[in-house]
Amino acid sequence: MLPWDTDAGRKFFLLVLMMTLLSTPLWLIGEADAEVLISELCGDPASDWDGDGSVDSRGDEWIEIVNTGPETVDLAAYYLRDALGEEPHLRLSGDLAPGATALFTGTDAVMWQTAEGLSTSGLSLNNAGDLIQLYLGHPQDPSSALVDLAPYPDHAADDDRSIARVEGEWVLCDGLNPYAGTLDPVGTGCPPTPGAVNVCEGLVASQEQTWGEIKTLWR
Ligand SMILES: [Ca+2]
Ligand SMILES: [Ca+2]
Ligand SMILES: [Ca+2]
Repeated sequence: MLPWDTDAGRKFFLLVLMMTLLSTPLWLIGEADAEVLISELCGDPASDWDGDGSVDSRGDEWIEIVNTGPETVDLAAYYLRDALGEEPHLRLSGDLAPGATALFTGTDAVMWQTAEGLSTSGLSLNNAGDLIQLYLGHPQDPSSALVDLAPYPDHAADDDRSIARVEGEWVLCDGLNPYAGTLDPVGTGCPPTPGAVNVCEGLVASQEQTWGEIKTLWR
């Protein structure tokens, strides 16, 4: 006799099924539930953003992460990589409180890569545009999940410009290096805010694009 041939067996089977569903890890549920997101990045630094005393195209790149959820999150479960290659460029670290941001520089990535025996390419933010990917779990682990994407075009990665998510939309923060062109995202005049919650007073709304349209630009 099989377990589900009796009432008791069926109840036990249903109980196990419910417990399995209730304990399904977040990374199997997917992107819609993501609460840790990429909030801003600077792909072509012209300032000493990492504070080591020199301006460096690798070490001074940065990516800002935000926790939009209600609970403190251990960032060690998250990895970043760009659109080229399979290996992650950085495993995040530290606890992130609700509403807080964390900043990771190219130097942080080089330190992690050195410790892991990986090539020390830093964050590898391409100045010609890129698609930065945030994973929950190691990207090469089949159980990992892509939880966020930050796409940016060429003109957004020019000396000390950043792209930042403001009210759900990616905007260009070109306060340090104004962009007068008409490509999306257009200039806002707002300065980058590395490590601080994104604000952009007098925001100039860029042409509306759906996520699907933006993603196809970088695939
Ligand atoms: Ca770069
Ligand atoms: Ca530096
Ligand atoms: Ca910021």
